[in-house]
Amino acid sequence: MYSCEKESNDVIDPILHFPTITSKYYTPQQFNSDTLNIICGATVESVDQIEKVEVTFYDLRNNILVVAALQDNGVYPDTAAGDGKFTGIMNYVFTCREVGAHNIQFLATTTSGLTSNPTQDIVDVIRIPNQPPTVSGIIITPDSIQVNTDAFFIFMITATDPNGPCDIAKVFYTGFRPSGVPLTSSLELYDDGGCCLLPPFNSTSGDTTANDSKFTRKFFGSTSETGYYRYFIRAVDRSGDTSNVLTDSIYVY
Ligand SMILES: [Ca+2]
Ligand SMILES: [Ca+2]
Repeated sequence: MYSCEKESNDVIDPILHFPTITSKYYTPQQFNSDTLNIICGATVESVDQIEKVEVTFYDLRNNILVVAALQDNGVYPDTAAGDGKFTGIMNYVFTCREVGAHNIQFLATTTSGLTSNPTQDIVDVIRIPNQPPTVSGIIITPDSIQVNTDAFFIFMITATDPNGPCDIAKVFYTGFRPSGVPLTSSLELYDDGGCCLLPPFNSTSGDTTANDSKFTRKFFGSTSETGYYRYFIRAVDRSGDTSNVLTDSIYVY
């Protein structure tokens, strides 16, 4: 005999129904434009009702630029309502085009709040034709310094790009010791207002104003050889094109 009133001591193990995106598409996958219009579609299988299907488009640092909702309502570009195929258009306009491979992610969410496995796909943003960046106004200090003496070294240059400031991927210096041996370090200059700690010194760039096209790198160090240290600063844009190269030197006595 057993009692109907007896309550189960078992821990209730809820059955979770996660939605699944069984197929998806997005087109086009490459843009040579500031304006993106991507038709996106996802086929979703789910036990529970689907609350939303979204496509998220990211910048190159994986910050969200735009989220587009896909619908299964039969309204263009969706072809049939209620067939589990969700469709929509993701629109985005760059104020300054970021050339590069951008992540795009599809995600389905049920009314229970459970989500599908996130996916990672790529939208390739290109620029053809591209114009190279230009550097001007190089400043490297000190002009001269005693050997093996600690001092602040400051590298500054103005870097611009006809395609906009966000097209500059990197500004950096290379150099040679007086003996002609290349410097092992090739440090980047930044236009970040000195916001952030940077490797390898865990100090800021020394830049005073962010986004004014003046790039700076300041650090504390010393030189170990006498003679002229020669430095070369250039910029590279997001399409990989290189600017003119400007040079300056520090005399070590
Ligand atoms: Ca450019
Ligand atoms: Ca600056």
